[in-house]
Amino acid sequence: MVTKSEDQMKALALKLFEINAFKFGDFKMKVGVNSPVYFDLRVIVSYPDVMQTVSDLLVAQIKELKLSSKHVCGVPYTALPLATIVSLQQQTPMLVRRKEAKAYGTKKLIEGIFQAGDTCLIVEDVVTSGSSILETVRDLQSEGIVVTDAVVVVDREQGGAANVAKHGVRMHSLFTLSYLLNTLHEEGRIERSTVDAVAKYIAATQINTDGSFIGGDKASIPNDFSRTKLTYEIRANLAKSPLTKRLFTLMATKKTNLCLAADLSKADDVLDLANKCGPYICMLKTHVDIIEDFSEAFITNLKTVAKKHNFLILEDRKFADIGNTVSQQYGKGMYKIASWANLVTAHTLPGRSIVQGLKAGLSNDNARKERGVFLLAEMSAKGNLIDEKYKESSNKIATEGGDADFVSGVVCQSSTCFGFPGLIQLTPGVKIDEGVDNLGQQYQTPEHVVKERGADIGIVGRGILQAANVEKAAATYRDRLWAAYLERVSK
Ligand code: 5BU
Repeated sequence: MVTKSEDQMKALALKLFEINAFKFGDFKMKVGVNSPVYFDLRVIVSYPDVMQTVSDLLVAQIKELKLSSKHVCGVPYTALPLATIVSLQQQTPMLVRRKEAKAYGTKKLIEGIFQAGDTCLIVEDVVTSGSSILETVRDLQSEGIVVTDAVVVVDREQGGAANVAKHGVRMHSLFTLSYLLNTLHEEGRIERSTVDAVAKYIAATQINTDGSFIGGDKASIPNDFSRTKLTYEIRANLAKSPLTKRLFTLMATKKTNLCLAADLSKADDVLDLANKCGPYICMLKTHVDIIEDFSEAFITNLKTVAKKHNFLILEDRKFADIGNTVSQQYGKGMYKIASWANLVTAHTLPGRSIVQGLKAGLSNDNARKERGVFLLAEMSAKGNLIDEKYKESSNKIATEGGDADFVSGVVCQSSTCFGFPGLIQLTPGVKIDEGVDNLGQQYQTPEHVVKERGADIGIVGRGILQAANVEKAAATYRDRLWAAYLERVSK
């Protein structure tokens, strides 16, 4: 029999964080406010070892508490596989609750063999208000089934236990949110400020089962975790990709959020520009295919300048093909981009396979730790075809699923593109003189993109390239972008 040891609980808490079953940021919730913590236990089906541990611990909990029941029933949908495993391990027959009654045939809401008066234990993944548990309880009760207990994986401590208790159901959780926060903090995965921000939010958002807040209105809820309010130092700790952590730290220590678009066609001109502007930038952005005299020596020299002035190289390749082609375009050909560009850009048009294709272009896991991609969710070009739905789907690719360790951020024009503070918003179309160029490029000022549009890094090309003194211009853009950032986080 598996017992719940402290070590096992701790290891599972860390593992759940690692696989993105929960994360910290600024997330829109069903109840209409933004939460600083988000759980998505749907991902655990992709990790059989985690499924096994979670269900072992649920069974151990059931045994410890001596919860005997005739049936077990999962709250649809995330908890269904967990309930199945509990049923198998305990040899307790399962009941399945339909979310909608079938329009034909039996019209049953509860599938399985039972009799009125039978007892049933509920299995649930994450509890906020407890309303999902109560919906399942209601349907079971309408068939005469008796429910007195529910086992759950995570209690967000927002009033769920009290709400279900009002309906005669005791809730037993493997983890409380406080336990998860404290464990991650003890193990050095999150900062004290993260623990405090979440605790403050939870205290202010105790929820009734109807979704209303107990003794408070939504407007008064603290939102210390909004991405644009957090410093780059704090966000470095929230980032999932090692390279993103490095970039956030570089920005914070070098005090620059300027990316220079080195759109010049001669290799020596790019190197000269990089040497002059290197001290002021966190990243140099290249379009390697516009360089007329490209050579391996150019790359060697560029890498030396990048090291000397401590900036990263972003090749703005805007990959957009199927995974197999992208993996070759990234790693092969005359440019061998993967061998020198710390970061690249890619369209999300092909879906998730674009990220997988890029990953496949790298030789091994170690290489992946030093590489990353910025996904395009919006463009600065006038009349571009990107709409809200495309933006939303791009955000999903960037923040959900198993590729978050390779995504460094999103190229976009507004702070609504994504909420996760562990990603970087990269915004092109920055110029002190606002306006539109003769080919549809739209410009905003450094202050506007950072303070109003949520840019973490501003990309400047011609604003610097066409200045009489590029070094001076780079210093000015750096100063203005950085001051805007400081003002943004100080409010
Ligand atoms: P500019 O000279 O500051 O306009 O250069 C902007 C750079 O950013 C240029 O290299 C573009 O290819 C790049 N860019 C952009 O301008 N707009 C976009 O939406 C994206 C990239 Br994505």
